[in-house]
Amino acid sequence: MILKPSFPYQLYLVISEKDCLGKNFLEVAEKSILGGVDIIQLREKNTSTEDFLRKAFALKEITDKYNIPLIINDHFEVTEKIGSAGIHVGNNDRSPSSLRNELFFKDKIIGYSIEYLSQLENVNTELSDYLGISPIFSTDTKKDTVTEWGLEGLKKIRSLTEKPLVAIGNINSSNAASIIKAGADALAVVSAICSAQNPEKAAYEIKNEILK
Ligand code: TZP
Ligand code: MG
Repeated sequence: MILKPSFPYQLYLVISEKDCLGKNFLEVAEKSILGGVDIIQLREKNTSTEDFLRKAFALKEITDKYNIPLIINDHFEVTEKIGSAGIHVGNNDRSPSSLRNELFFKDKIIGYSIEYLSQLENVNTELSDYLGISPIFSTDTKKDTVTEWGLEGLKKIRSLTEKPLVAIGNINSSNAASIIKAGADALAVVSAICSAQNPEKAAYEIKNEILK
């Protein structure tokens, strides 16, 4: 499913159990949807396939209930087993072009993180449904990043591609509007929602900035 040029989602929650700091991550996900999240990615690092699968099945019950897409970070076996809406891969993961060759992924959403401008010229970008601007600002949530794009980097990418752009990295209600203004189609958020005391309110406030 190549969703070019528009992307019908604006607030993208990237969630893991760990990032919810002891709160029930399924409750955080549900509250965030009520607050305005319209697409969710499950991003579980350093866990077994069994544990990832168990969490993915549980989360999919919630995303199905609200009819929003569930994207799985990296793990194509989990994506296939739960029949989720798509997968998000980075520069060092299985490539969008290899995934797109599989029947299962022909119609799935494939997201691809952009860390280098040169990636815009490769076939993986062409075969992706959206590009992750990773990271727009550096963040404690993910420390092994290459560089921070900043608003100028985002504007540059916006001028080079019509692909939907999803910014990620240290995004909150204070900087959301400026990132949209610089050319992002959607904002992806971990801590501003997952570690908030009230994830529904946190999502609502960011969505409100996006829609301004
Ligand atoms: N990829 C680039 S930055 C990031 C990921 C998964 C983490 C963003 O987390 P936060 O807490 O919204 O800064
Ligand atoms: Mg990855």
